[in-house]
Amino acid sequence: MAARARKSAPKKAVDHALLGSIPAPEPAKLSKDEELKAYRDMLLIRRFEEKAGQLYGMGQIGGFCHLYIGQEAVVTGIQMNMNDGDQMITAYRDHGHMLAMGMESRGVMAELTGRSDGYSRGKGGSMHMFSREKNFYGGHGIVGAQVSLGTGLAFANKYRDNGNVSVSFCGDGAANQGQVYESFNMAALWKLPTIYVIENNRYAMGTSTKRHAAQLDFSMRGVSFGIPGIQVDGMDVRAVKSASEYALNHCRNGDGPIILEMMTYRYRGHSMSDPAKYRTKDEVQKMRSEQDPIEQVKQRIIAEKLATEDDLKVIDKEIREIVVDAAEFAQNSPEPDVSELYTDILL
Ligand SMILES: Cc1ncc(C[n+]2csc(CCOP(=O)(O)OP(=O)(O)O)c2C)c(N)n1
Ligand SMILES: [Mg+2]
Repeated sequence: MAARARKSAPKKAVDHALLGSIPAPEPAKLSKDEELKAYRDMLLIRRFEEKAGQLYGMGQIGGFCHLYIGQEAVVTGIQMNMNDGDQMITAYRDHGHMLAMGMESRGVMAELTGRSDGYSRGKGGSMHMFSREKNFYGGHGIVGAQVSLGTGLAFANKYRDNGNVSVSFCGDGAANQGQVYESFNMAALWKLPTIYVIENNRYAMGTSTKRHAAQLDFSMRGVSFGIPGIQVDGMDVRAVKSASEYALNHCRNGDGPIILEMMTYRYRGHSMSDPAKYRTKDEVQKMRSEQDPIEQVKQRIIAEKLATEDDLKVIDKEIREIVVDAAEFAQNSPEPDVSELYTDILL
């Protein structure tokens, strides 16, 4: 009976626009101050992470360490629109998110090196840092888990009626996890104020999206829940800014969750040990030379005469000093005392 009913059902073309995917808004026109801030913020992330990579090579950082280099425009463009009470949560590729949320580079580097002045007193490492003061809720090593936690933050915001939005980041690989869809369902059902940012950097460890995803348009992943999605050029901080402004307004207007798929790319390996056999050097080089997010801003600043090469060199020098200072601070910070071995951990 049911089979007959299905057979006779009229075939309808799927209207993606009605179901959820909406066109990306025009890239934002950034003011001089915004362009310079974007340049500075992205450069801080990049230089900080280059230093972290060096320290790892020197054996100063142990355990896991996942670099965000190449993806800087995503978190920078989103943070530009966030209000003070809005929260951020992400996975293990998290140093850029922490710096964007205003966490101290000294405290982040000290945590990376396992020192007592680190944000988790040296016991969390690269993947597990938090700052309630800065509304950064981690740093999570379980792929996809942070999406459910971010949905919980949104539930609390709605319950408290405080007008805040939670922004949960996850990767393209994480977007295949079951709990992500449980979260989508609840967020849509309860119209929770939350943005799901899927950072599509084209690989989950060594597996390309083509090999792990049945549906490559991640902005459509909320369709069956009625969650709209936007596919965004995540290498262009202006495009990220305008899309996230739209998304934040959507949430603050009480329209429930929204997905932003950020088309981005990581230049470095998945983590510090990555054989890099799954892509060619040319592919990486092409992205770096044609779409680098920092270079794009730099070119605009120069072309529009918002600042000179020399002005930018002054910023570069300041950033280098911040990073050198963070590394020195971290290396001079003591290791956690042995008496701390069993404190603040789950046994
Ligand atoms: C539940 C779970 N399964 C598997 C892993 C191992 N793992 C760590 S990172 C990763 C790939 C995730 O890729 P993606 O979500 O695209 O994020 P990216 O590393 O590209 O930022 C996997 C499978 C894990 N940490 N947690
Ligand atoms: Mg990925």
